[in-house]
Amino acid sequence: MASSNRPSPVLNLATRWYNYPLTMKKTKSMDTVSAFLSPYAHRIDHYLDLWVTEEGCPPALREVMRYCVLNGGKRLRPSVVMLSAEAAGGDAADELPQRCAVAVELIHCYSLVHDDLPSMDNDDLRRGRPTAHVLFGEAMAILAGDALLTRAFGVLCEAVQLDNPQNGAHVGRLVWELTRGAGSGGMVAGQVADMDLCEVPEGPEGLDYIHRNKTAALIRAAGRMGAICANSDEKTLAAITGYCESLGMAYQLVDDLLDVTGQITALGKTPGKDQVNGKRTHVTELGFDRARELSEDLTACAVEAISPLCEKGQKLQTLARLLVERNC
Ligand code: GRG
Repeated sequence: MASSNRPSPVLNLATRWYNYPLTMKKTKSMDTVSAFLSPYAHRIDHYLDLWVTEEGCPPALREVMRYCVLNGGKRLRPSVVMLSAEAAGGDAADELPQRCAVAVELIHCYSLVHDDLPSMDNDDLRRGRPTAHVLFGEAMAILAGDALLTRAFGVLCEAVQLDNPQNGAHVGRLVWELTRGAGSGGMVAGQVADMDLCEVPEGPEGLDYIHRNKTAALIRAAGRMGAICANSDEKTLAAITGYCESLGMAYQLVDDLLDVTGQITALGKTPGKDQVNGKRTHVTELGFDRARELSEDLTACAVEAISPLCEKGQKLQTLARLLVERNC
């Protein structure tokens, strides 16, 4: 066999691990969140499978990208895109919101791959499986993350080629929303602050800054992108934005609580990391009970923010209520 036709060792490893059994155990609250999100998650999984890589991607890289994406995430952020599109009067099944949903999830997946690296959170378990750098090496994990980040914008921009000319007009704004949520003024800013690589105010103000950027900014972008796809009016866009800002903060707060109380089998990642890494969280700053109360207050704010949408905002309200009760 010519050497170029030989299966690469990395590809062999990827194939071997591809069906790695999820170590995550389904719990009641996970079932409730997953059941609620499942119509959206199924659709997003289908399109992620179709669009995750582009022509010319080397097979070894393709396998790692697919390993990092097609692996049982809750698909919260893409579901927020679709639910927000519906809340704004659009059809979540249209191709433009689907592309936005995929783009947002690809960015989320890249951020998890990079966050798990030894130089960042140094974790070896994610979504119940070994992290990408553990299986494929650090260089490949970094590059797969880079490729997922870049691919997100490719998936979005390919909407310009669709038949509907209005998509072209929307794409520039959607790309802008995504860069604001994911980039140096959003998620990356939050990560830099979280890792103590820049100055951050002491106390709750600093913690709010970290969480607003690290976690809430991408969720905010997801909601706004869904609304923009549906040609939302300003009032609806403002309601969805306010909802997502509070939901994003509440989501992170519950994540902090679960880091203290969660079980590895339900979380699919290592609990107790915040303490090991000396991370500032709402639990360390406010204490467990006050942090729990705050997560409930923020959830109430999210529900209130979306109330002007009446009936149309109901699914988003249900989502907020389910997420604060989750245990994974
Ligand atoms: C590397 C630029 C860069 C950013 C990393 C996502 C992130 C920022 C760090 C991961 C650590 C963390 C606790 C982030 C807060 C956001 C969060 C709760 C992520 C986990 O998201 P889920 O619960 O996970 O939606 P699944 O696996 O269901 O998608």
